[in-house]
Amino acid sequence: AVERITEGALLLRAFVDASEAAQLMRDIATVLAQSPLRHMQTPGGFRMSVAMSNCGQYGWVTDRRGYRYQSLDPLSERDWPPMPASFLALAGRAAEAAGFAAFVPDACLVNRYEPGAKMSLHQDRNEIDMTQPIVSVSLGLPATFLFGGMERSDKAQRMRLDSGDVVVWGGPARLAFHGVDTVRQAEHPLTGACRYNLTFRRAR
Ligand code: MD5
Ligand code: FE
Repeated sequence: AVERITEGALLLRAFVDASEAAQLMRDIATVLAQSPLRHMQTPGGFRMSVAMSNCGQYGWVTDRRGYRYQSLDPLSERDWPPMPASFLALAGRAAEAAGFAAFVPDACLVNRYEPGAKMSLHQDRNEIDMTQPIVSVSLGLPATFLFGGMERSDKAQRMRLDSGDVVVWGGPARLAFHGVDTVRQAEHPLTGACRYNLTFRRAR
């Protein structure tokens, strides 16, 4: 089923089936074996509760110097792992279903939320071409997604994202404020006690 969140944002419920999800988890493990999850620092000096890694040509990082994309993993000082074929195929298929032809992400951020982790309201604006969509894939524990408006002060809509749900953010929604409420303790057969989110972007 497809739900319209707002102009330019489509929620594809259960877009990923169990066998594809299992493949994604195996590929996440391969990525993380090379570039492990880590808790990055915000420019203000806080440790993010979400643990992150990346694959693809560019990775999103934050530290005391700011938010940015870079082609090297700062932990290994080597390239990020290549984007698995399963990731590229899913991102392209989801974008297509939302009306964005030929989406080829060059960056995939892997977010891991353990119970208690959250992501505060923010905008994604480190990418160069804002006409390119963002595809986000939820796996494992459910989360309450916070969708704000174009101003930080706009009241946020809350929506539940379950394992297998995919959201394609484009057009006017591309620069909306958004976040993830604190993930609650539970167990999921795919991931154990955590939520993974894959965020596919065109950085450059
Ligand atoms: C998550 N991650 O569930 C979300 C999924 C991030 C992040 O927000 O920056 O790592 S991406 C949700 C998103 C992307 C772009 C635009 C909008 C939402 N939006 O307009 O609401 O871990
Ligand atoms: Fe974001």
